[in-house]
Amino acid sequence: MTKPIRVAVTGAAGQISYSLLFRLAAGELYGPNQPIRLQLLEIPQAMGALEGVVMELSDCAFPTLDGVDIYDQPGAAFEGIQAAFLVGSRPRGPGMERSDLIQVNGPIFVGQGRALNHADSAVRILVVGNPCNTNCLIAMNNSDIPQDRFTAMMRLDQNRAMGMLAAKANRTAASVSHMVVWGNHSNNQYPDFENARIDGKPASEVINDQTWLRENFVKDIQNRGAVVIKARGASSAASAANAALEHMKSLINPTPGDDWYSAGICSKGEYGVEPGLIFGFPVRTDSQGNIQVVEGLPMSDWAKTKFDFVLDELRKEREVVKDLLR
Ligand code: NAX
Repeated sequence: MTKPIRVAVTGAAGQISYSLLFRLAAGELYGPNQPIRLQLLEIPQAMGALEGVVMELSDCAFPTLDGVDIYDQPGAAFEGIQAAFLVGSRPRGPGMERSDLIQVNGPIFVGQGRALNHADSAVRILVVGNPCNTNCLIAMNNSDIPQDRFTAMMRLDQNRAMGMLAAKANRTAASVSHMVVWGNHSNNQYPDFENARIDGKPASEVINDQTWLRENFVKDIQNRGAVVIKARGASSAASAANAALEHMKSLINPTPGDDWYSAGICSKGEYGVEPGLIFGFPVRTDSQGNIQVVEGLPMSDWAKTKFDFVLDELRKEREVVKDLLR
């Protein structure tokens, strides 16, 4: 019997987890021959709801699910894990500014960063809970785990951008590649159509409409989350869960061909981003599991202003949480 891989999910009674957990348990991350054990973390008030989710997981009789353990404290929840999905955080309440959200959620990631020291040495960490880049920065700075294991989710933005370019070009999303969303998972992110390709050709040749690309496309991707909330009456949970799963798969499997994926990772100074910031870059995973930024992508002067703007936003977010960074 293959030894189960331990996977932690925080915010396990929330909306995103309600989609993510069932896909993990069904074997979508490690395949149909690899059992997994889920280690789920919630706040004490949500443990009742979490027990209901655990019942449903049992009721699916997934052959790949070795078992489920639930916790209301982070330490034991992260014991021996090889993958961590840090989804849990407080949602933005009425009248809350982004900086208020950062201050409310920051301390959660101090504790979770420390608790991640209980993880397996091979662990890969994905922060989904918002503001995810800065929460990831906090967790990374409060942990002894190597910095390159900490990542923040830009994948939903990437997938949204691929879907929208495909629709405009009247193709399927599979024909869109080389999509990077630079910077922050915020409405100042820069979805880079200049380097994207459709059927291997530059996207801006296939969609020969600079006004649409620069104005409609960029703004629509930046605001997509709010538009989904307005239409659905609830946030984008299933597409976020899908993106989280794809992100983790990209971290543990070599990147095919010469493509790349978007992930918030710790800068080593690439593209002039100061070392230590968690910034959305074009990333590849090699056959040893090392992740590296794809360097040398060209950018127009127009694109550079978008890039600089979102970089500045992340610097300001870091300033807000500087007391939480050790
Ligand atoms: P929900 O409010 O449905 O679920 C969040 C869960 O986290 C709740 O059950 C809550 O009890 C739990 N929680 C709160 N504090 C916790 C803590 N200290 N430890 C463990 N659990 C804790 O939100 P949901 O729709 O699932 O979204 C979760 C997070 O993902 C939010 O912060 C949201 O903003 C963020 N998102 C990030 C995205 C991204 O692309 N990075 C996209 C989707 C989503 O907006």
